[in-house]
Amino acid sequence: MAELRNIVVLTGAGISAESGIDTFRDAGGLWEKHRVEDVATPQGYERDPALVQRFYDARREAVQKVSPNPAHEALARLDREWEGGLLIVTQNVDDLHERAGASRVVHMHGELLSALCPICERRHRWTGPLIERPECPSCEARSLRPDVVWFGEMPYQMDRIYAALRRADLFVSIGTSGAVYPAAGFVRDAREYGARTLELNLERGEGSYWFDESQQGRAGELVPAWVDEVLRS
Ligand code: BJW
Repeated sequence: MAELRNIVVLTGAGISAESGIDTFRDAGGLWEKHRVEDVATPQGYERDPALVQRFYDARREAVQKVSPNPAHEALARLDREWEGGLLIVTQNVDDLHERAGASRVVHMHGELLSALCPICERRHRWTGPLIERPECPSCEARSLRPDVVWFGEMPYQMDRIYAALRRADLFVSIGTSGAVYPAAGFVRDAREYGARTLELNLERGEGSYWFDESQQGRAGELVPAWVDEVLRS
């Protein structure tokens, strides 16, 4: 820990599980109830926009009823108190990192509380449903879609993420199965750039092999303990 200065944290659905948000690939997760091809691809949206809007409208409504858990709160504390470099890269579309108080956050797969207009390419904070095809506040087109990254689309802010990975002394992955690229490749990128790597996850997965250290347990317990250790160092 002595030379630790720049930290990149990658979070996935597992960090929000204890807040009551479904993960994707666990038993009972979202991909058991919905076909990925139908709800998380541009082709699925083209085929049946109403089905996709309903899927995201329900999740947008649900996310506003839950609260950050001790893992989000611990990362927000790290953000406040860590004087070195920090980037929290989240694959999650919920806003629980921000509601816990973190600000150095990048949403690489977009945000539920945002709507994207494919006509004028503007984004708008959005808390209500999109199923009724409301007008875009900028250009008035009735084409607003969820501002999320589907399979085959380019994740957001990749330049900023890779710049942080190049500078990182420590890369920490929390609550992600490592099944989706490019996020799943960050551990190897970080290692190549010289960072130490740590995984905090409920269980070991195929990707665990790539980490210098892997700890198993609930994010709500592991993350506060890890943040305490870093801030004491
Ligand atoms: C707990 C816990 C607790 C539970 N405590 N832990 C080969 C190489 C490179 C790319 C590809 C490739 N083959 C195919 C691709 C492309 C594709 C891809 O990765 N496909 C895979 C299926 C192989 N990727 C893309 O298309 C991406 N775009 C792209 O690659 O563009 C080109 C490009 C290339 C190179 C550089 C840059 C760009 C886009 C991917 C978009 C993913 N979108 C989704 C939906 C977003 C909106 C929404 O939320 O609906 O993102 S899919 C879904 O999976 C969502 C998630 O963010 C993402 C990751 O899931 P996550 O977070 O890991 O959740 P789970 O459920 O899988 O895991 C939860 C974990 O938590 C588990 O391990 C549990 O054990 C654990 N857990 N409770 C701690 N209490």
